[in-house]
Order: sequence, then C-alpha cells, then structure tokens
Amino acid sequence: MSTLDTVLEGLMSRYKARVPDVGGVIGAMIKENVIAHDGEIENDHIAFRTMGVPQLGIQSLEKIFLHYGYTKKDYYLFPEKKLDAYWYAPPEEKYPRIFVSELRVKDLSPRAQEIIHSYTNEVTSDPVDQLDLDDGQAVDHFLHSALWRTPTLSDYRELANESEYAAWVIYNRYYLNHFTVSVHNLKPGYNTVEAFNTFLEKHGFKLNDSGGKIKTSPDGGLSQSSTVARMLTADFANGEQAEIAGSYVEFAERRILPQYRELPANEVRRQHRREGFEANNADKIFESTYAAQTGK
Ligand code: OOG
Ligand code: NI
Repeated sequence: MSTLDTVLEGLMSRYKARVPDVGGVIGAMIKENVIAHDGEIENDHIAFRTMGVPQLGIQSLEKIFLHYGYTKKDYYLFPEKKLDAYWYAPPEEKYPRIFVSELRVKDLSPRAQEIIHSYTNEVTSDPVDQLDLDDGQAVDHFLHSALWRTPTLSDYRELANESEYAAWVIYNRYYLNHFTVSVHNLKPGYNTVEAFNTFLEKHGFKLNDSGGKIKTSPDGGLSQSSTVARMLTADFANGEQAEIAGSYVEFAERRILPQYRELPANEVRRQHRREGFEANNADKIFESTYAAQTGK
C-alpha cells in the first residue's frame, strides 16, 4: 500500500465512524443493488477546511498532497463567506480530487480575529514542515490530532455568529468535511444527480436545498448535491457539551464534454468528462454545515 493509500484510508475510516450518513448511503446503495456488497464507490473528491493564518491554511495543508503527486489547479473566491479555495488533481485516476478551502481571517472583525488567533497562535511554526511525509501513520496521526486547545463553547458561538465556517474549523479542524459519491458511472436510474436525489430522499436522507437541491454549473457539465450535516455532540472546554454540525456527504455528476459525446460508452474515461469545480455550486454546498440547513 502506498503512503497516499494509508493517508486516504485513515481519513475515510474516521469520517465513516463520525458521519452516520456515510454508512447509511453505502448501505442503501447495497440494498438496492446499485453497488455490489464488496463494491467500490468512485470517490469524486474529498474536501478540507482550513484557517488562513500564515503558519497554517492552504499553503500548509497542500504540502502533504503535493508531496504525494497531486497537482494544484484552479482558484475560487467566495467573497461573502470570506473564503479562498483550490482544487488538486490526483496523481492517478483511482484517487479522488481534493478541494481545500481557507478562511480569509484578515477579512473578519477584529474580535473574531482575536478569538481565532488565541487558538492558532499556539501553532508557532508550520506543523507540516515538521512531518515526515513518507510516514503514512505520522501524517494520519497529524490530520486527526488537535492543533490547538479545545475551544470554549462561548468562543465557538461567538465565531459562529460571524462565520459559521470559522466555528466549524475551530472545532473540527482537519477532519474530512465530505467525500463525494460519483454518480455518472452508476447504473441507469441512479446515474444522474436528479435520479440519485430521488433515491436518497426515498431512503430518508435530508438534502441541502440552498439554491435548489441540484447545483449545476453554467456549462451544464457539473451537477452536485449534498446531504445536510448531522449534528454531533461536541465536548468543549470546561466540560461543556453542545450539538454542532459535523460533516456531510456529497454527490457529483460530471457529464461527457461535447467533443466526446460520440465516444462508445466503454471508452469514456475521466478526461472525457467535465473537470474541476464551480464557484456557484460550491458556495451553496458550503452551507451543508450551516444552521439554516442543519436546523431544518
Ligand atoms: C466545501 C464546499 C464546496 C464542492 O464540491 O464544490 C465543495 C466545504 O463545504 O468545505 O465541496
Ligand atoms: Ni465537494
């Protein structure tokens, strides 16, 4: 097994244990014979959220995946949510793309910046520089260990008032934010986001409806939907507990590009389909962990 395999497996196993909808969706797919019992799910991409401070953020986290052969691709800006993001193409088709976003901390109010820095200042130098990136266990451990002290509930709530993304990262850190079921290679009846949403709702999954349940790029090539993050009981400092948003599951359909529509079905590969992401889709998908969605 390669180091990248070890790291991805570690991320997925923690994520499955924490997000009941992951096992729920996979179980429903097996039950309806959408995939075989031991069947693989094509993972379109995974996503991380980060704090944009000099020693952390995208520039830090990306070093891990660049080391494993990922290539940095397009940039996206989310002015209202105060976020920057990039996506990364994998070294081989069998691996998922990676979407990494970052909070533009400097654009927040002085008080929100003060709260964030009180935590992130505990990290005095870029922690990825101290990691042996060829040691998969060490990287796995890093991605699932605390970078800063456990936040207080009042800091969490104060941040959430200004940026729900900030509050999410202060508590959840580098836990996987979502993985994404690629639907276009599934069997007919399930191979569009529209059909897959019908299947999900029949099985009782709640979908993010910000901007509509299906988010489609202007070129028509990329459609996405996602579940609403379920609440989990979080342990805050001083023994306080509260229900907060955890992670969610996403679904993506990449259509065949116009110039390849005549290809025989068995010759269609990833490179023949719509690549990358779409800022307007992503803007709404972020809200899968926001109170307006999770409170429904
Ligand atoms: C990421 C939201 C955007 C996509 O595929 O466009 C996204 C997040 O919630 O952190 O996943
Ligand atoms: Ni996504």
